[in-house]
Amino acid sequence: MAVISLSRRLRRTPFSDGVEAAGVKGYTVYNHMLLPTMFRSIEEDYRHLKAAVQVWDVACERQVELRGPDAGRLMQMLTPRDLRGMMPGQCFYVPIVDETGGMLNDPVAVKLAEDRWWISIADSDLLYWVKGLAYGFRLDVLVDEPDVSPLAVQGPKADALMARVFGDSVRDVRFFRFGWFDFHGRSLVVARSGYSKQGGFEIYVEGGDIGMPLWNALMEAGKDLDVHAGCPNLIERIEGGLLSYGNDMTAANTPHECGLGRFCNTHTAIGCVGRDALLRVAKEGPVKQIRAIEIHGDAVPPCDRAWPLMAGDRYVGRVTSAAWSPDFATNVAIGMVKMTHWDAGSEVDVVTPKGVQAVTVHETFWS
Ligand code: THG
Repeated sequence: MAVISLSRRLRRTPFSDGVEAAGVKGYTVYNHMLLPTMFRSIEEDYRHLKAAVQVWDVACERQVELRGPDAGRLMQMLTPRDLRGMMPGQCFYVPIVDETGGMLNDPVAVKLAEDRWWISIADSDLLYWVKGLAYGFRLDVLVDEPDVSPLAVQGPKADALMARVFGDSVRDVRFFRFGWFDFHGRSLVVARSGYSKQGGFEIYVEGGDIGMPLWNALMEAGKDLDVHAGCPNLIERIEGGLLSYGNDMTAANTPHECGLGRFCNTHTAIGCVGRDALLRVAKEGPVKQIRAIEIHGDAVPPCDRAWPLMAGDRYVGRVTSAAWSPDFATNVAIGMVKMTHWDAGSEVDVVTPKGVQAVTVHETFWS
């Protein structure tokens, strides 16, 4: 097995020392930064995530910061989700689209103040698109990547652990809201959010210097809670239907194809650069869409390329993420299915590198 050679282009994070000390076994690259994929094994990590609490180095969820009088206007140019009702202290999951309605990213937008936002990005170089819009439209806004690194605390015991480090009031933070909490004399954004369905928080660590002190404080405080280093878990996120940009969708897809129509208010999202294009496609409706996909039979290999979905000799879609689920005793998967075969219960075949396996298309995900 080859290794990924490390260099300055492949950025470490403020928590990398802790991740290595915890025995990380696998990495991927995300926003040009290291993202752990496995500690003990994907299955062991999965069971532990559902039973205890994990601390995740998700510093690779980089922030695009918008600061200035036109920050709100620029934010609305980026997304078809109507942001007018959004208050400081809220987080919104927002599709970001280009002028054709193609998905450029699916970040969490964090509204710090009327004139200050963080866009917590998935794996694409969104900064350049945002800077280009700000410059091209002569907006009065500063756009850059601040020294902010999210650290996620996920799992059923996340509240207990967080209360020990940040105080009991952290329990009062509601889903997709955030508050400001002190650590080592610094005020940090702590949101109830995260890339799992097990519940938990994300700490937006401002200033890399307090990364390891915070990592160590969480590990120390959670010993009797069986806290362990973890990472976004492939099996758990597929069960939960959490999409992965670059895997499950690309700029070739509209939000509607991605099942993100519920996060679009295209009629009222005035200023969104993709608005006209999306109004057109939304009227017709998509002709293919993301679905939960069950792959019957043996455990599938890692999905490192799209696997065709076939109805006889007809191509009807593709699988883009897949894993064996111990809890559901089947392969769980995410894919894009043409409308002729996207109804719940539809039976087709998937062609994996190991052969052909039977598939059932589902309307909803597993959790
Ligand atoms: N947290 C933060 N930044 C991120 C991610 C994150 N950036 C990268 C990546 N993850 C962006 N993608 C997602 C995908 C799904 C969700 C968040 C970010 C998510 N979805 C929930 C769901 O679909 O059930 C809730 C959506 C909602 O109801 O608003 O959480 O995880 N900071």
